[in-house]
Amino acid sequence: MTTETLRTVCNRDCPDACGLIATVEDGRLVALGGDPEHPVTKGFLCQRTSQYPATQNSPDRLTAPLLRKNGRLEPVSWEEALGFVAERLLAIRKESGPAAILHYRSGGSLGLLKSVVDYFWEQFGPVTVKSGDICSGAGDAAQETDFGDEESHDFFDLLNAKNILLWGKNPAISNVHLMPLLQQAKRQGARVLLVDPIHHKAAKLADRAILVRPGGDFDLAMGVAARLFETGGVDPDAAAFCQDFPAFRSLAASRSAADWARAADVGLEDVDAIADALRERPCSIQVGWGMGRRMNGSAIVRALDALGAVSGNLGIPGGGVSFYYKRRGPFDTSFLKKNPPRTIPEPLLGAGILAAEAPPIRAVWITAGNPVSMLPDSATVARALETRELVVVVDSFLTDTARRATVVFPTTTLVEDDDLLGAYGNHFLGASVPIVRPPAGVKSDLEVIQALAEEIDARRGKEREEELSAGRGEERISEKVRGTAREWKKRLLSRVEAAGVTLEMLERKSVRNPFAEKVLFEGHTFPTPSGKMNLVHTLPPVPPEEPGFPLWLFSNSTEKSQSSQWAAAEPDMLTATCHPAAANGFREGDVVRLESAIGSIRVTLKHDPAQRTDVVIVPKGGNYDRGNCANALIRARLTDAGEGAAYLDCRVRLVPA
Ligand SMILES: Nc1nc2c(c(=O)[nH]1)N[C@H]1C(S)=C(S)[C@@H](COP(=O)(O)OP(=O)(O)OC[C@H]3O[C@@H](n4cnc5c(=O)[nH]c(N)nc54)[C@H](O)[C@@H]3O)O[C@H]1N2
Ligand SMILES: Nc1nc2c(c(=O)[nH]1)N[C@H]1C(S)=C(S)[C@@H](COP(=O)(O)OP(=O)(O)OC[C@H]3O[C@@H](n4cnc5c(=O)[nH]c(N)nc54)[C@H](O)[C@@H]3O)O[C@H]1N2
Ligand code: SF4
Ligand SMILES: [Mo]
Repeated sequence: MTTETLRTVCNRDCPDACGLIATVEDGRLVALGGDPEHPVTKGFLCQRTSQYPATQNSPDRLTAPLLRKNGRLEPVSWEEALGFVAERLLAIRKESGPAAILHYRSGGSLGLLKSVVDYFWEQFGPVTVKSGDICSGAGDAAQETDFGDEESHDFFDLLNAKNILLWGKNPAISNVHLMPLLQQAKRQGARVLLVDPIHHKAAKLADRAILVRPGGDFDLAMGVAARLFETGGVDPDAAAFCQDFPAFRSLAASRSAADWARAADVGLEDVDAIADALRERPCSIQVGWGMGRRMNGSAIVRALDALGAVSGNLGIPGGGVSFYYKRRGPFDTSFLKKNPPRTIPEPLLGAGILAAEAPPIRAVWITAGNPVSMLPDSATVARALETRELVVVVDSFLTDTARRATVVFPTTTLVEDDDLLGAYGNHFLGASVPIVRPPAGVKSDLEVIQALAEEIDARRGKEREEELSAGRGEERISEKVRGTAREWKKRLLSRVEAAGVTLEMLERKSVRNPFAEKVLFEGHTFPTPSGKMNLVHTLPPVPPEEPGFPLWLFSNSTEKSQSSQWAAAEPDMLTATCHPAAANGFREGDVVRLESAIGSIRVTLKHDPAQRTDVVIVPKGGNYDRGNCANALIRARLTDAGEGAAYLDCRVRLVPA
């Protein structure tokens, strides 16, 4: 038996982009651990990736293409599947134009080479794509509006903070490598305040946990601003470097701090605690991604940007409003034209596909996504896919989405990946390399589109000759997407290599983004049109009341899954957690029905007296066909800006099963 220890980088949709150390026996993955030399990974991994060997070696893994015949998905050869798909795509493009094809890509892998798949669809089309972003759209729009850019202070700059506001963030589950840094900051004397409607694991390291009303953060932030104005806690320079300062001040002063606190359902002492933390600089505001997924989500993030600005916490070490690290920024994807003929907002994908006209959407190609489970209003997404002529899904498993496909192409996994990664929770860049060989019959996304391109060129041979002689011939599409993964990596790294960080270095260890600054907006100049920071100064929309549905549904990250990818065995039934007083008389362990205006699922009830009495929590991950999916209950609605999904403005009730 040969045992090898090999290194790669995690490609999951997670802020951390860990260095992974794999134990491989005779070509089989047996264990995954964290790279002790990676300054952020520090030798440990999250639960879901530690348990990944079971997924990797699962008998459910797809190893041959599937093609729907007489209503059933059956294994076929690559030749047959590619031939079928190429023929259908060419016919649809010819009859209806490329806008009749939708390419949907999500975050199953965050590898930068997935942009070559986008490039293929631009060159074959351009085809219809999504706009906005279900994950961070609202927050992205907020930070781009306010600061003209979206970046974060250096990860380790947190150690310079006297106070840390964890606002709508649960690092104990969704950003686990922030935990040791927070603990270190605390040991050095920093105070940590947590603002979250849910009492969760990270509360144990907070000096104060503020259980704000769901979506009440805007009110809370205005209460804090009112307090800062009243008590002289506002930076005297803020009026000069902030746009709309008078309007912001009027908005904050339009109610008393006590009134704002009541609206946010917190105590005035909570408002004061946050105001004190900001006043006693430096204070770092760490903004989570979940909170933006509301109809006022972008305004909430804007309110936090404003607090950072007026309290004088921008441009100083230990300060800043950190939401997102520019993971794609350093890579060169200038080959993409980003010129789609049409877009559909991602949160409205199901209804958007069904409603599209001139041309209708006839074909959908899905890369690294499970939209039936993970987009809001699963039933409509499912129906939209079920009613298309051609749905192609590239995945390693038969997901809710893949089950609705015409063709499924089997693809590589986390440990077979050959790609470039940038983290969105720190500034490290890394390269993944295959540490086990994919099963015969499996191709990477790059190889799938390259094989499809060859097939398309072969079928277009005659047509192309005619075009060429008419003087409008194009390069063969297979030539455009040609190149090994390593060659594409080199192309994407052109700027990074010019700054001294080579692919060879990244293959040995992750390296800090050479372009990232440690502190943002020093000197208070902002890349906005006016050069000033833009302060939010209007009240955000309020989600409509839903009489009869007393509870807010939280579908939060769980350590047991990465979105729809369960770590070990998927649960037979989801657990819903709520305060005993919110349980509508049901007992712990009861099987009950969780019902919204658009759907219902059966759940096992768990009591937790630490929670608010107007919330119920289920895991974010799902399996729609097994009745275990929060998105069966969640309406498809947009956030106030950035075309995010308002997943968390979902009202439900508990009724007998
Ligand atoms: N284990 C695990 N880790 C993950 C993921 C996973 O599925 N599993 N997913 C990854 C992905 S895709 C992403 S985008 C990130 C997600 O990271 P986050 O979105 O930050 O993670 P969540 O735990 O879903 O949400 C964070 C917190 O926001 C809180 N929140 C919700 N509404 C409000 C509100 O109105 N106000 C306030 N103050 N807080 C609110 C939630 O209660 C929750 O505790 O994590 C990544 N990490
Ligand atoms: N109710 C609710 N819904 C949510 C959220 C929530 O908080 N609540 N969070 C939202 C967020 S933040 C996000 S980011 C989305 C995530 O939504 P998705 O990105 O759709 O979810 P995943 O389950 O991570 O991944 C999708 C699929 O990618 C596949 N995959 C993995 N690696 C590869 C690869 O290299 N190539 C290909 N082709 N496929 C691969 C996996 O097997 C998986 O089936 O979910 C959103 N949905
Ligand atoms: S999912 Fe996140 S925390 Fe877990 S190993 Fe991957 S990068 Fe690290
Ligand atoms: Mo996400």
